Amino acid sequence: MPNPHYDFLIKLLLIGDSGVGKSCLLLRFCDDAWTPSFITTIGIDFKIRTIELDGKRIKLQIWDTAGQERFRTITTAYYRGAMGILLVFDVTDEKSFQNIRTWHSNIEQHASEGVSKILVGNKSDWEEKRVVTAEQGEALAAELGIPYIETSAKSNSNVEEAFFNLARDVKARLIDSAAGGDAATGGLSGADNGTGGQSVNVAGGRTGNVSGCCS
Ligand SMILES: Nc1nc2c(ncn2[C@@H]2O[C@H](COP(=O)(O)OP(=O)(O)OP(=O)(O)O)[C@@H](O)[C@H]2O)c(=O)[nH]1
Ligand SMILES: [Mg+2]
Repeated sequence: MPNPHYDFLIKLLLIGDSGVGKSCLLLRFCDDAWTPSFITTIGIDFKIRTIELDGKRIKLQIWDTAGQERFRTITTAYYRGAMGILLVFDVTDEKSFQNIRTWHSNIEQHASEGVSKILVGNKSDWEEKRVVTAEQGEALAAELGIPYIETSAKSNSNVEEAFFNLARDVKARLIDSAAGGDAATGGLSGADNGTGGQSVNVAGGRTGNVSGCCS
């Protein structure tokens, strides 16, 4: 039975070093909220937001991974179900930029083939601390063959664009593959990680489960 509340279910994943602002981007996108305090993600978490694209209702289920190394086994298990991945670094943190190559090769190893990707340089509001230029971000993205966008969760710059652009890309791919005859439309979804599409926080993280935050 088609779900009356949405036409597509799209699963997105946020990855990148600890502290780059993944959870803040998600908080901004789903709740239009901001917090300056850093509460590191424990394991994995998710939020939901339903958007409209070209007259279709798209339910975005967005998984927020912990950047810390000690959670790597848990977080890597969520790559496979992702239909789109935001690779996030912090423009004020050179190391987080260098590590993008490692994050990208993790995607190659663990995610589904053909998954949509976008490179996100976050904290663009913090110009006086910037160490990675927009040109460097663009160059790396070009090398990886993916789009680049600079965001600020703090000042709410380009956050909508980052998620919408990625969702648009996934949706186009789903429609293409449905036209090719191998995908069911209406409630399309990737592997469901055994969550049944409901809230989990496998490692008992800070927000305690999730979050039909803004459906
Ligand atoms: N100036 C500025 N600070 C930001 C921005 N986004 C996040 N921060 C700050 O960066 C710190 C880390 O943000 P989080 O979103 O918790 O980082 P994370 O990537 O989720 O980190 P892990 O959960 O450990 O992987 C917090 O103190 C945020 O307030 C931004 O756009 N601009
Ligand atoms: Mg986090």
